[in-house]
Amino acid sequence: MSRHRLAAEELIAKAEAFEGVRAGIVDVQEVLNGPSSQCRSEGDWRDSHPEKAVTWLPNARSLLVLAMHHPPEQPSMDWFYRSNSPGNRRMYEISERLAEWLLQAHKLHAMSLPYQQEQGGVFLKDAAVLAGLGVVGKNNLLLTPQWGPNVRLRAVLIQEQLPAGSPLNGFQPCLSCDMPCLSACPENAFSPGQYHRPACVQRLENDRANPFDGGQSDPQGKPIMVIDFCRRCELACPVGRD
Ligand code: B12
Repeated sequence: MSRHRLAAEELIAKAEAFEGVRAGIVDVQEVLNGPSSQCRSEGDWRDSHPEKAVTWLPNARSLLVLAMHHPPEQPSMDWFYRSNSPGNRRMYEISERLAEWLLQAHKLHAMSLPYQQEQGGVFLKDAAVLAGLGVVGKNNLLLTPQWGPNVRLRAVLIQEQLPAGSPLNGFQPCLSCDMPCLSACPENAFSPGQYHRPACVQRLENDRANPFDGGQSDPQGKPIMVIDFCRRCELACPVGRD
């Protein structure tokens, strides 16, 4: 087995050893050329706010894509406090540990990428689809065979070219579904027949403006106010629930 194939297999196994994590590898260039990047008409984050973006490893070739299960019965994994959620903090820790391991075990340089494009992140659903972790459903979310849309995503940039996965074949859960996700949206964001971003943004801005007491206190004893962003199109989806 080649050195890079071994590294890829071990890396995926190492990532999936964390509870509730699935992982795959994809070519960076494929993601940068993917449908979401094509949707952007005026340049991308690199020319819009270069000063805010992290500096990528030079000539980086691959991405490790992580999907972490966010079970509906643990909603607090998604509650935002100080611009971050517990689930996202956990994924950051995991991705940092995997990057360190890759250097120690295989002498391959890697870096955990930020979540937002404007800070140097990538479009994570495209990356996950291309890595073979799932497909994009009618609710415009990544649907995985294991956990449906109840996952959150993150990517680790890797300097070397590692053997990549490929999109899933034959997993088309929306075809046989009556799509309760489409009518679950309180803003009717799917009524035009496809996802209408401005309607969704309106709901999430409303959620942001209405934080609530998440049951925890800060060091001064004041209640920590959290934001619970709408995920009704996600929670209505039956995929991965059996
Ligand atoms: C900006 C953003 C938002 C914005 C705008 C979303 C949007 N779709 O435009 C707002 C605030 C509205 C939002 C809402 C939500 N978001 Co959001 N969001 C993002 C972010 C940061 C970038 C997404 C983006 O701008 N995409 C670009 C636009 C142009 O594309 P798009 O509408 O997503 O559609 C593209 C894909 O569907 C793709 N696609 C479709 N079919 C196919 C097929 C193939 C083969 C491929 C390769 C690609 C592909 O191409 C489309 C463009 O043509 C990502 C994280 C990241 N770094 O990627 C999270 C992310 C997409 N959001 C996420 C979530 C969970 C949500 C919400 C449920 C809110 C919440 N509670 O967190 C809602 C769901 C809305 C929905 N149904 O799409 C998760 C999705 C997890 C999953 N299972 O898919 C992500 C990945 C963040 C995370 N923490 O993991 N989000």
